[in-house]
Amino acid sequence: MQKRVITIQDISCVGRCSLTVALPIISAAGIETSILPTAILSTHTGGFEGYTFRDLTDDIEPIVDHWKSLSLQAAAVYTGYLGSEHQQKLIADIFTAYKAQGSLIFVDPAMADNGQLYPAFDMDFALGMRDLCAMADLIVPNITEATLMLQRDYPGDDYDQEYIEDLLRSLSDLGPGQVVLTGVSFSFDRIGAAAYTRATDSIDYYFTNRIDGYYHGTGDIYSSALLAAIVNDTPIFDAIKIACEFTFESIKRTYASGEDPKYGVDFESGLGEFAGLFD
Ligand code: PXL
Repeated sequence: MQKRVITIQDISCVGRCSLTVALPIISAAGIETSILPTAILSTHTGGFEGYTFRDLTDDIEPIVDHWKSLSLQAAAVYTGYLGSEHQQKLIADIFTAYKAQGSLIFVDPAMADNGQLYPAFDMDFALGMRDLCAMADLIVPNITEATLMLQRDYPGDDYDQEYIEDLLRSLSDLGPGQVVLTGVSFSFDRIGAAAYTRATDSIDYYFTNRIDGYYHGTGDIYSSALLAAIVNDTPIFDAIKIACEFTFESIKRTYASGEDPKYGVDFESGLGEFAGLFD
């Protein structure tokens, strides 16, 4: 039977991120992708002025109640950027319901980067994200998000392998059996991900070359590709490799084109090849 993922994130109408990347990427991997939109924004909040924002919190419970009447099953529930602590609480209830039926709970605590929370968020929101991560099977923070949830200082570029491995194990101690930390770099020209699996106490790394600049939405592309691979039963090392390569190639195309990176990166040109991985 075809698998279904439910993904809970905002719709940023322009500026490829959240649902506008999760839906095509997970679908391309042959997985039915059902959505629970948490808000509609004219653009994402990173680098645009004057964006509109319509909160959809009041729609979450009625939508989920209707799904209950359908006994809607899901192989995984995947959350990304969320709007408020109230939404985090509603999502905790959704996690409880879907965990009971064996769905994989996948949390990208999308809320910060480069040592800073995104505009609109504060420490209470970060701790709410920590509570959602505690309920998850697999989480995908970057180093900023990891340190916020563990209430540690942000290390900047000043860390080593021992630091990363302690961060991974400390995050797993919160609850999730697998942790994929993104934006890990031990040398100037290479960047990638570290994956911890508690069941075997093992850590896998995968790196690509680093491309200069800040590219919006790449965390969402990474998480969506990773989830698609995991739901298709890909082992964790291969899954982080697929997600790193897909994200890297998307950034490379956008860098080469000279397009403004606040509109996100060209992942679309790689979707055909990505889909072929799951034939
Ligand atoms: O890519 C994460 C993201 C998703 N949605 C919205 C955002 C951001 C990051 O800034 O603003 C609305």
